[in-house]
Amino acid sequence: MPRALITGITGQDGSYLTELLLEQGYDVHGVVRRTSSLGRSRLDHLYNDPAVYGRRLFLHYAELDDPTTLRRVLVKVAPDEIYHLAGQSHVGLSFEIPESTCEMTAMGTLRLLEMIRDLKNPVRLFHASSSEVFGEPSIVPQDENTPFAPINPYGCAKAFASHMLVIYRRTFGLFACNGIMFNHESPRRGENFVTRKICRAAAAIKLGLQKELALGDTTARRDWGDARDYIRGMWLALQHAKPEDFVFATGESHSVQDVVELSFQTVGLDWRQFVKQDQRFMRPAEPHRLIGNAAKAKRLLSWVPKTTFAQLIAEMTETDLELLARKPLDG
Ligand code: F7E
Repeated sequence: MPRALITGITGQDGSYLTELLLEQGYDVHGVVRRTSSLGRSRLDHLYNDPAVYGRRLFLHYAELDDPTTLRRVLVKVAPDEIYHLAGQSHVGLSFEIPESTCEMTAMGTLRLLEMIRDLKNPVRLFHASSSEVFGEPSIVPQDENTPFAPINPYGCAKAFASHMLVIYRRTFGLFACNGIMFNHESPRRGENFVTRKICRAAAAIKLGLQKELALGDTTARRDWGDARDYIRGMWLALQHAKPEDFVFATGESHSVQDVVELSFQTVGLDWRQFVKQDQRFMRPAEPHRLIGNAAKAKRLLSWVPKTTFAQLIAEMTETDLELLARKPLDG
């Protein structure tokens, strides 16, 4: 049985990746922070399944900023593959908490690389990097050769971590890959990311649970894909013969306004009556022209994103309608 270790297992990507790896026959070990809320988490269905939890899925407490704890888990689990997904992932918030963002995302990754360097058994590492490393790119669309030009603390921390990984790959021969992940969403997306915030609000307004939706810059554009497609890419990157970096993206750009229109259309409401602009959600700097070119992943990994943007937003809105209709108070 191959063994995988996932940092950030309780997040959107971690939970889908756990399902995929269990399906592929792996034993899955997850690193959770003491502060991670396991109740009602995205892993609940697996955690509460006695055939899975404690048999093929195991959770371990450790902190990225406490190397002793992480090293202990690494030695105990002796994984074949590590998927490093943990970190402070909210770009807007990274302007408010830049030091802890860098501590977790940049230094946390460096610490992990140092530990892997010392391991006796060879291990394969996937690092979830981000399109935010491109910030204000000189080339559109961006691929693996596009220079990094981050414009926020989060992007800068990811750029540091990604470069450091390449240095460790070259210098110490680690099997380590950066997946440069463009935005990827799903019904499990955190509620403070814009797609989920909008889909959930459209559903809540439809059900009479919310009156309006306050947003920042609705002209902002992103290359949005389906998280379930992207975690398949993570796994494929580690099955490839050589450790390489890959861009995962759809190659299509849409605006926040497009998300608003599609989700309100899904619930049959006119967005104009409910959507307001609110300075609180504007960011000090917005990246420009972030569109990915995933030709390398397509060529070498046969990776193809399957879900369209319109399907994704409709699915997210419909799922929130069902969730809120069932559990309006704590959904
Ligand atoms: O913002 C604009 C906001 O927070 C998207 C993370 O997974 O993808 C994600 O980062 C856009 C931005 O995602 C609101 O200004 C307008 O232009 O959903 P988001 P993000 O910042 O692109 C990258 C690839 C990552 O790696 C990150 O970890 O939407 N926007 N109004 C808003 N955004 C939010 N959150 N809330 C608003 O009210």
